[in-house]
Amino acid sequence: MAEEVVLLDFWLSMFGMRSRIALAEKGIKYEYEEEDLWNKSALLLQTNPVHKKIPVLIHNGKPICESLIQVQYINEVWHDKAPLLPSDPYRKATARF
Ligand SMILES: N[C@@H](CCC(=O)N[C@@H](CS)C(=O)NCC(=O)O)C(=O)O
Repeated sequence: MAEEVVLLDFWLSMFGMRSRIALAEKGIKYEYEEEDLWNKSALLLQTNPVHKKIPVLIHNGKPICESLIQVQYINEVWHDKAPLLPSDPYRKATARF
C-alpha cells in the first residue's frame, strides 16, 4: 500500500525542521503544506486542536503532533531505514541531548 505522508509546516520553523530532517534521513517522500500561522488552515486546527501549532505530520490520514514525537514516530515506522539513534543507551542519550 502506498504511504500518504503530509507535513503541515512553516518554512522558518526549527520544530518543523526536526521532522523534515528525520523524513529526509529516512528518504521518505511527503507532501509539504506551508501554513500561514496568522491564518491557520482548517486542516491544522482539525489535526492539532490542542495547541493549533505546526508541525503536524499526517500519516495515512492519522495526525501526529509535536516535533519530537514525530521524530520518534518516523524512526519507529520506518525502522528498516537509516536509524536516527544509536542502539547503545549512553550513545543514544548523548545523541538525544
Ligand atoms: N513543542 C512544539 C512547538 C511547535 C511551535 O511552537 N510551532 C510554532 C511555529 S515555530 C507555531 O505553530 N506557532 C503558531 C502559534 O503559536 O500560534 C513542537 O515541538 O512541535
